[in-house]
Amino acid sequence: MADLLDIIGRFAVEGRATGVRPLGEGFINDTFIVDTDGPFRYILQRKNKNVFPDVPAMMDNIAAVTAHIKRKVKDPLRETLTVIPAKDGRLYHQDGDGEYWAVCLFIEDTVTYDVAATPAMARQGGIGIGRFQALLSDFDRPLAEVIKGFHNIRWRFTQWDGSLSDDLGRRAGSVQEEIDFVEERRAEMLGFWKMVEDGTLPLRVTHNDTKLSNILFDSRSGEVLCAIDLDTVMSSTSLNDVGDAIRSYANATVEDDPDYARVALRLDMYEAYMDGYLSQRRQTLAPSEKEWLAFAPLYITYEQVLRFLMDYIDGDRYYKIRYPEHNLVRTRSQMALLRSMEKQYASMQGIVQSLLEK
Ligand code: GN1
Ligand code: MG
Repeated sequence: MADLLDIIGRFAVEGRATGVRPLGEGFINDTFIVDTDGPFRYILQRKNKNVFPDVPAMMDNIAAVTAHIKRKVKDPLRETLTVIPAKDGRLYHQDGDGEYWAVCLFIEDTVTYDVAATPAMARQGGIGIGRFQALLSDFDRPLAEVIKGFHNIRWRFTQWDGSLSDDLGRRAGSVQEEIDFVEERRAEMLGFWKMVEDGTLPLRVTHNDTKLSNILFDSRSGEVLCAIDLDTVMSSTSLNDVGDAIRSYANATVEDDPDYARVALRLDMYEAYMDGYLSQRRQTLAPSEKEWLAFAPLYITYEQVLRFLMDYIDGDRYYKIRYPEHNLVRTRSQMALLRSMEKQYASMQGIVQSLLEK
């Protein structure tokens, strides 16, 4: 790996960097925290160029969106990310190996979680993403499509069909049951996406990776501070942000729990999240968005099943794995979650209905 102190030295940080340590367990990028002798600490990330084919465009998106948010909030250094440019003025540094690096401020006195401990926490998460969408509702610059067809299931099926026929990891034969699970729901999920394609569901600025661990909480007040990991900010349906969040907040366990019996959609968490989200968005959602809000978690959980399984079939090329069957375990765990959602779908719809009437 490149010399991290040399890399951080390329950026316009205050003071001198005194140490760099790994932080967190992202599936995609490599993340480090940087200590300095100046007033701030920083986050240094090596952006995964296999996942993000155009890092400069991605950084432009992030800079534009955070600048927009900063103009509206009380505490611009805490209520969104602050991108620190390189000394040459670019928003990234490309090292001798062609790897892309980016830096942002570390926001002190904050905490992240992997599993929602209480409905109050889920409610705060809903407020966080609702506010994020609301702050960006008047953002009117085009955003780059950072990952082609990211939550577009029609495009995912194109990739899926290719993966099944290439079978690069020679594993398709061993996961027929899981493949059937995906195929049985293909038409239903395409039907949802069709409403995005034909404009029934409007395009908005969305975060696209809203799992709980991508939300910062203020460690003193316990309240939500802001959404982080803005790599996938793009234009999409706002429903996907809700769906992806529910996939993590309302799961009784972590997304890759190998004990599938522990996996379940918790309606109390679901209701609390939706209550928080709708407190920010009730007035501004279109009728079609309200109508399909309850379906969004099923759509995104389904997409996640497909993506994990596809990566398993491909031979683990996209997600980092901690053990050989990790992508298969993730697939099965998310299948259990989707089944639990399907069983409780009527209740999910009822909860949205009564929250909308509040
Ligand atoms: C990835 O970047 P990270 O680790 O927060 C992925 C998401 C998946 C998630 C599953 C760019 O999120 O789409 O939902 O893993 N991000 C990308 O945990 O593919
Ligand atoms: Mg990410």
